[in-house]
Amino acid sequence: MHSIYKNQSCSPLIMGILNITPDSFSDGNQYNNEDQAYGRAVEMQKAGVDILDIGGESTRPGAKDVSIEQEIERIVPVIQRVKSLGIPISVDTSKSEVMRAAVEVGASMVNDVRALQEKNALATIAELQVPVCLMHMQGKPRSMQQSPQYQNVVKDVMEFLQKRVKACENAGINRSLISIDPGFGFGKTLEHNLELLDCLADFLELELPILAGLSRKSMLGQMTNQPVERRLAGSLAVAQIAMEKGARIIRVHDVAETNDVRQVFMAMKSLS
Ligand code: 9MG
Repeated sequence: MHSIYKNQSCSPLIMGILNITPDSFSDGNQYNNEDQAYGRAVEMQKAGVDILDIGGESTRPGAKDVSIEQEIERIVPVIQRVKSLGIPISVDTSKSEVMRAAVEVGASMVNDVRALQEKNALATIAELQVPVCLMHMQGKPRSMQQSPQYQNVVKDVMEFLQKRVKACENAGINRSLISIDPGFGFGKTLEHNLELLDCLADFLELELPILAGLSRKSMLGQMTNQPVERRLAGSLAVAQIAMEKGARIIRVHDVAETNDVRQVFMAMKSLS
């Protein structure tokens, strides 16, 4: 297992979301410049973040496409500025050119919601030899929530991830660099998401770190009837469940509060 996935106490890692997109679903326009992004990174560091996930493309349903140049322009200056904090940086992208540009200036991990299926992505990670998260998505962000369908959501997602892990290995990416993610909210109904969360521990069978991203997602709005800015309690509830089910990395907006959940989780774990 790569060192980015490890820490001494074996507590789950908190990945803090730093979206540098004008249309980001919960940050809005707030952090779309370097100073604000840096300020937010400092706040997350104080709150106990382990990895910063920096992205310049919104993947929420209906989001517009972003060019390679635009994505690089958004994230590279932020990575250059934030890397002085010494927090491991993950780049949230599917484009091989963006992966390369981000790693060149200091990112040490790639988070790909398209599981390295885009042009040259597999070869780029094989060359860069950096940790990578492979996420499952059915369809494309623009239309993925229109009519998601599965024979058996857990089995289908598991098979997809197994195939992508195999593709990585065949391309020369060592297993120790890979983490997997069922992709909550990416081409899934509420029922699909709940079933995946309930069965998250089944994914431990792949013997790879599991990343869970549930923070402020619409599945929480569907259950609680709360708008995105009032989904903290729901986000913490699902973060706790994901930790219990064995998730190694929890991707969140609210780092300080999730860190409290982690402390409680670890205190309880120390009893057993
Ligand atoms: C970028 N992004 C948005 N949601 C995500 C999730 O659930 N997992 C991962 N790995 N990335 C995500």
